[in-house]
Amino acid sequence: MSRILTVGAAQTGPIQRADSRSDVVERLIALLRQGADAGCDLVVFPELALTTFFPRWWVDDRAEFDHFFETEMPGSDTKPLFDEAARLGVGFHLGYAELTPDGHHYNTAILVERDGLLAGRYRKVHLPGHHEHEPWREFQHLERYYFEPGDGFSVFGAFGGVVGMAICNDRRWPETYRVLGLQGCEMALIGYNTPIHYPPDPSQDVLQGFHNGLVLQSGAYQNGMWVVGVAKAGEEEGCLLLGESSIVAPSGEVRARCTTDGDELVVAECDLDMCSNYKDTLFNFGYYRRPEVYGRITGQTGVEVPDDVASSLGGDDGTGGT
Ligand code: CDT
Repeated sequence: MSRILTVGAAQTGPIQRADSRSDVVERLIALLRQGADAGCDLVVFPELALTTFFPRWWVDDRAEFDHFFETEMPGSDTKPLFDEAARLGVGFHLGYAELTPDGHHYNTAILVERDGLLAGRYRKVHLPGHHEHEPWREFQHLERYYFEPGDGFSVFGAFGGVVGMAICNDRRWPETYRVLGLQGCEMALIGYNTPIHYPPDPSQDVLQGFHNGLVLQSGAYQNGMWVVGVAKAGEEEGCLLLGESSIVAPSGEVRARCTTDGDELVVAECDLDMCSNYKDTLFNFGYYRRPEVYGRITGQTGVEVPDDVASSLGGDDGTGGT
């Protein structure tokens, strides 16, 4: 049986603070319909796709921003998206801010099958930025203030394959793809909001597109999986966000990439069986991996320069941060 999935990367342009949820959902539905017209089985929306990227602002009382969070999914504003997707027979992936009934805040993504049923949910593990107000920045990146981290990477049997999810900053960490890859992941869905300007080190600003391609493509290749990276792009509340949403094959080749900073759908036919070209050969994990020498990957977080090496450096252990 063919396992070719037609996938749409549904990039959105900016969402301003004043934009209502229902206006945003209308935009998502328009992209979903374009996807249906293009024969998509699955349409992938960005991280925090329902609102502006609110962690760019500080508020003393976090609860003031609870209105950016969804308390149910679908809720009254998002139900039209679920209904239209089920009517069209198109599945989707959606990122949003989640507030659970017991008061936990997560940066979340869900996967919904073609019949409208929930196939999986993921809560962002690698929360970037900072947790205190840092007024020197042009804009804040307070994900560590507004969200709690999720507890792991899972895969889901959906769309005839093994599908995983990650969110934005997760894509920069090789551990993300490898933990998914070790569960047989054949397609990773990754929404993002990536400011072009990186206040702690502006020399990286011109490299944002390069780094995005680098991590999506290497994650795909090194784990023999499709990777679908989807941006919220353009100038949002004065902050320029990277576009370049991409669908990457297990070979590491880019099969489709957005060229605008607005609402834009690009589509690729993704053959899930292509994963085995890599999973069964060069990246045959069972045959080649050496977990007995990878202990540091799970045994420590920060850098530990061995004492003898540190002393040879004359007192500087080389571990200073920025
Ligand atoms: N949303 C998100 O995770 N953005 C980060 C910005 C990193 S700089 C704080 C990213 O990795 O693109």
